[in-house]
Amino acid sequence: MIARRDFLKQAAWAAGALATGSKRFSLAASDPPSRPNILYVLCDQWRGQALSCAGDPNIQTTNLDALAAAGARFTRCYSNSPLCTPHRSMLMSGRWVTRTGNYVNDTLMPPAEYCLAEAFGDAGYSTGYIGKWHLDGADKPGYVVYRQGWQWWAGFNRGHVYWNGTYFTDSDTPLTVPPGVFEPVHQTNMAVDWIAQRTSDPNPWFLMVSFGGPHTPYTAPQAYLDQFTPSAFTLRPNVPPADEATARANLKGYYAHAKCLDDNIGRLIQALADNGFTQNTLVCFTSDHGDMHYSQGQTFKSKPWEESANVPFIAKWPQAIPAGRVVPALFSTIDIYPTLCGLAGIPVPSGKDGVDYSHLFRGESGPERDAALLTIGTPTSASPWRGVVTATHTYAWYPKQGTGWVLYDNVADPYQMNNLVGQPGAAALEAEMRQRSIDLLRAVDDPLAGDSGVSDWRRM
Ligand SMILES: [Ca+2]
Repeated sequence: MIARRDFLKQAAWAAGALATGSKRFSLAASDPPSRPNILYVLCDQWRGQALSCAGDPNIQTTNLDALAAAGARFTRCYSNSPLCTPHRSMLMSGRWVTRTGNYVNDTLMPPAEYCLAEAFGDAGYSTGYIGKWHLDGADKPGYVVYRQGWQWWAGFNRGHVYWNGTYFTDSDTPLTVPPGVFEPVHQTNMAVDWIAQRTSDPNPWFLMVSFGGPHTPYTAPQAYLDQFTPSAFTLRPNVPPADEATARANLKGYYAHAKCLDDNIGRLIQALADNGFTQNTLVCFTSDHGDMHYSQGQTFKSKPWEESANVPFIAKWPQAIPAGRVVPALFSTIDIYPTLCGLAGIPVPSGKDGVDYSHLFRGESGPERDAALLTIGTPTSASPWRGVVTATHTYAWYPKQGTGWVLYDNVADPYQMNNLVGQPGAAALEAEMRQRSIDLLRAVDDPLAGDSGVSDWRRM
């Protein structure tokens, strides 16, 4: 007898196949849903606000807007640790940084972690990875020794060299991006070729393209830089006047990168169409963290504010994800691994810290996350902070000092300009938010939860 869950899955798949007129798959109820191919585009430092479909007036992200219109756009996706290595570690391993030790940049993800591409490879997928990795220690650009299951490879460990940069394939012999070709264009060229080769591959496939932009240095092609005029930008109201000129100058390069990436993402989407993969490919677009760009007078990332911690997350899969939805449910880095498994029908390996929220992608009801944990800094560093984002609020604090940092009502104050920490009448709310973060810290055995039962942070 067919389980209700499986029946619903098959019914949803059949409905999707009918709606899209796909002739590639039988509609017989006994047939299992076809596993999707996955194209996962990971950018670096692309904040959640910087999409025209998210209301950014300064850029037209034409291809990403089209992707969102054809799929689901999550407006409240948070990078649990808005920094390169910790984000990528949680994405790849599905485990919290308390398990892997990847609290800070340039650390090695433990080779024994059972990573995303290993789970998909063991389930019969062909896997490929292009671009920046940043989980293999401090080597720069760095031949990556531990690929963690990515079978085909054209990448490097870390760094942002957008012209004449170095990458590696199957050996430590360095290869150079062709002269005069902007790195993401070359990476897209390789991705387009790899996708075309999949037409003779009987396996489903999973390609991750890890672009270095829109991250400094802003050495974008001149044709893209020329599209943006700093004086014409509408700045976020939380940028202090003293920082406006610098913010405008930086945003010119940031948007030039983003616009070029949007065009290249359009090429990736076209490659899917050219090779017959549109209907059964799950396309995800996201970033490891955002960029403050002088909101709150701050730069870059590693901060609890929206510009740093909120990231774009767009998912399109015509056979299973209803089109045109804007999803406000909380979603976060640690959930990506189990959710991708859920979408592909692969059992979530044991020991993962996140939750399979694939029902939210399919437009089905089910549990939603009521809080997302934020974490920056090792338990042994001087002032690590921890925080929590709920449906309505953001809170961050310093566990070692026991002091609050920021508390915002994101509904009444979306630009986070009124810090409630220490304000009259906010003490009970702060205590509640601190307790919520402590509960989440306990669940991942963070020594800074203050429990006696967790590992001693002095050993770390
Ligand atoms: Ca980064």
